[in-house]
Amino acid sequence: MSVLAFDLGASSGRAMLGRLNSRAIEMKEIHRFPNDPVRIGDRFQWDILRLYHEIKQGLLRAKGEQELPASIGIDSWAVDFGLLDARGELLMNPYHYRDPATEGVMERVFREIPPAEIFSRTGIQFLPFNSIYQLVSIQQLRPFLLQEAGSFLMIPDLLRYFLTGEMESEFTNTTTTQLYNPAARGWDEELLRKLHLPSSIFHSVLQPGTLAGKLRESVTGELGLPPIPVYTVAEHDTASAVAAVPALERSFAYLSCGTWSLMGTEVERPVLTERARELNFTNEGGVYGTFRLLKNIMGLWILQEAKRSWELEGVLYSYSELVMMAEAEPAFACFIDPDDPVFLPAGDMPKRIREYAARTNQKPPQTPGAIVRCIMESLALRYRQVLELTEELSGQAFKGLHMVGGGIHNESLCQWTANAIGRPVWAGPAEGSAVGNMAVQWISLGELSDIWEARAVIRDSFEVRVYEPADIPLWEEAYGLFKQRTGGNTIQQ
Ligand code: LFR
Repeated sequence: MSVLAFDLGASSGRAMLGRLNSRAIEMKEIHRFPNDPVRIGDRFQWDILRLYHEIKQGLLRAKGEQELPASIGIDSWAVDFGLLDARGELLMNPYHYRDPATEGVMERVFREIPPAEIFSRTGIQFLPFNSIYQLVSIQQLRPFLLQEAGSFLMIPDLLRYFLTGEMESEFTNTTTTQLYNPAARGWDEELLRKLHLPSSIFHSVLQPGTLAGKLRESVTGELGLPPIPVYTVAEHDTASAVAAVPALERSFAYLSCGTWSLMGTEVERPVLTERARELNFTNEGGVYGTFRLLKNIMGLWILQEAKRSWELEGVLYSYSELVMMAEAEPAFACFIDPDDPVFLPAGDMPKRIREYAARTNQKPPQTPGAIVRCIMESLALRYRQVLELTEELSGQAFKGLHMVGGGIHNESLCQWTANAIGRPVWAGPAEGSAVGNMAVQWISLGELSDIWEARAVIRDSFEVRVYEPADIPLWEEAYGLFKQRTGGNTIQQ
């Protein structure tokens, strides 16, 4: 039985058709499109109508395939949302989580509500772009939007609403707002009240795998399709990626590697200790009653932006060229803390890396190869640091690390990660989010019995490449240097 997964990332989206043939998944990309955010003045927004247009293009392509999908699911990056009026019309283009307007908002909110209270209510890490701070920023800059708003819908909820006419929120993505209370199993009324946010705009929260509607008449008419059912999946892309981790053991560590690197483990209940808050770990909602104890690491974003800077200077490198140039450079010449806030906004990363090096008494890397080497080694060492913290917080010991997501195409990064952690890396599948999206649909359709059967099928269907650790003493020494040069234990943010 085939299902259709729309998986939207921060730089591109894809429509994947998956077929389950007696415990083997076959996947086909039927549509891929860029997701280019739009800068107007100093604001940074998503082109949501274009994304909806591309979703319709994906549906049209599915029509051309031999078998129509039995259902549809959408996942995307987290935290961003649209506000709609009482008639259900969009009031604004959703802002990009890297829009600068949230700068300083989190600190202002802390004057009203102490961070310890926000964390104990939500279990969510403090990132300046969480929906809670975006909403407070809108309240300050464009208060009429909240006065007019009838509904708050996150990106996949919004696109699902466009397709079905039904407005509902989905659990995994909702938790990333930092406005959801897992103990109360609902939006946190107290936080909303204290921040003077209208609780009436928030919709009921469905678990992943719920039938959320069918393609509405205007869509079936326009595209010439039957009313295909639309399910909530794990609509946060990271939640879908974690669902697709082909683990055999119940206790496992993962790294979802794309624009962001999300590292952590799956837990039965949120870890709300003071230590978890201090380390700025999060407890995002997962599939089938689980939570994702994890931490955001800035990830390949720094490399993507560096590549873009060189392009603006007129030099176009491919990722494989950049990685080859990095491999030719001497090892461990310079380290950055990838999670330093200077690397969060879009911009000239080579310059910021050189400034970081100068600030921390290191020789600034000059060539693209040296810069890429610095980024990749620093990421691998940061992964080790966060893996150790995940073990500390969860009280587990991991034999190795599962890596999923497009970042695993960077083989040196996988190898260096294995070296840094001194344990094997199991890399695959690269299309983790799309596979997890499909798995939840198949479970709802009764084709797979549960998430553990799904994980076993995923393991049998996709290549999982093993990277054994090498050069362990060298990396051990580098880890010491990394910690020293990046300011000891850089656990914030
Ligand atoms: C990854 C991701 C992260 C989230 C970030 C911003 O694509 O969804 O999990 O923190 O994007 O939404």
